[in-house]
Amino acid sequence: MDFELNETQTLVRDTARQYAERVLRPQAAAFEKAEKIPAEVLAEMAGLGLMGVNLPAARGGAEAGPVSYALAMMEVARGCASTAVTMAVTNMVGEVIEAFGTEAQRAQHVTALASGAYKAGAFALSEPEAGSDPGAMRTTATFEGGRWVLRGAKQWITSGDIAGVFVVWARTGAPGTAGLSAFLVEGGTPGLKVGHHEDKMGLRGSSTVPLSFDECSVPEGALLGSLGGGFKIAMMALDGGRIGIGAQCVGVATAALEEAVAYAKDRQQFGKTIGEFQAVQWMLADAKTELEAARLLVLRAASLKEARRPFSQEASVAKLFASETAWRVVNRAVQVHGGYGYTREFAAERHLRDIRVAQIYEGTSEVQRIVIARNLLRG
Ligand code: COS
Repeated sequence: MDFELNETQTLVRDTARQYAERVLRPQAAAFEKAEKIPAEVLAEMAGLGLMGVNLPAARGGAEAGPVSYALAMMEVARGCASTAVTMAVTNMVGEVIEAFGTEAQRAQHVTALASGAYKAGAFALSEPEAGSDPGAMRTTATFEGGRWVLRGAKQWITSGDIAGVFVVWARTGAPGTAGLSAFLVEGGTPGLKVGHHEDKMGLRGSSTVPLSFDECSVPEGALLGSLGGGFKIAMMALDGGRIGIGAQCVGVATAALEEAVAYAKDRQQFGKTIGEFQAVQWMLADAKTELEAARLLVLRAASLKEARRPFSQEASVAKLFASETAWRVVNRAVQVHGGYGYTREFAAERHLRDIRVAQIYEGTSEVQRIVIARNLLRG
């Protein structure tokens, strides 16, 4: 067991850390207020290799592997959770196209995602009536006159208003998970309509929109992977995506803990700093302990993926633990800040709002428990 980072991993982590400290952390509150991440920030991140950390160098990616990706995600999230989720979904879309796409699909879309020619990628799986249960989706794709025609609606689509390419799941066959296929739909395709931004609790710098597909016609070559193979593509993509969200949780909780420590050293009550009170010390100590456990679980899942070994169970364990840990850590950080923690003067309340969704998106905590329990019982 080796806990040391190699040269590439150190370089990627440090690059992400420097960018996050210099650009993201000072502006995270402004991104939230503007409800937008500036296009130049996304372009700069692509320039640093952060939009394709695990994509081949030949396609403009950093080719630095899943562990580097997790480390970079922790750093970016430590700076700005909204930017981190945009990065997470874009990397996930790039990886799924690289894994399942044809040479033509990869050449067109993976390169554009990694290079920043596309601002972002979008992952269109969820629907108003199909969140935890994608097998219930109603969007259809039918083959008509040599093209695929998509009809239906999607919900909660991160970056759906800025994405250059969408991976869209639709029913091409029988009911259930076996009847689903995945398609690549370019942003701006006629019939792809983007709805209004959701008015969310947190991650307000990142856009979340509903989509509708109104006779949206795409070429035959837009099918990603095999006909009827869409559900497995989604599950495999989400396995990797869950490592990214676990890493996002570690990053946000790290920022919250750092800020709580700084506040505890500064804030005076009863004639001494509040950090001198055991009650505060124990909150900080518990937060640090749980956070380190979450960090190791995320990196373990990433290193299994890097070794091309099965990691579905470990990704769910990491995502479940990291998201629930981050919530507790950030909640303690708010408590340490006292009344100020409940105001926008400090970042703690934004972290709390930002991280709540991590127990919901890319599979709720309940879904992670289903995956973990099924693996245990099958094994
Ligand atoms: N990798 C590869 N294949 C997988 C897989 C994985 N991680 N998970 C499931 N599969 C395969 C199964 O092996 C099965 O294949 P066969 O039909 O050949 O046996 C098929 O997919 C169906 O699997 P299963 O029966 O387990 O599907 P369920 O409908 O019971 O769903 C859960 C299982 C709940 C785990 C799944 O629907 C899920 O992850 N839901 C959450 C979706 C989600 O995260 N949504 C958020 C979207 S992004 S914000």
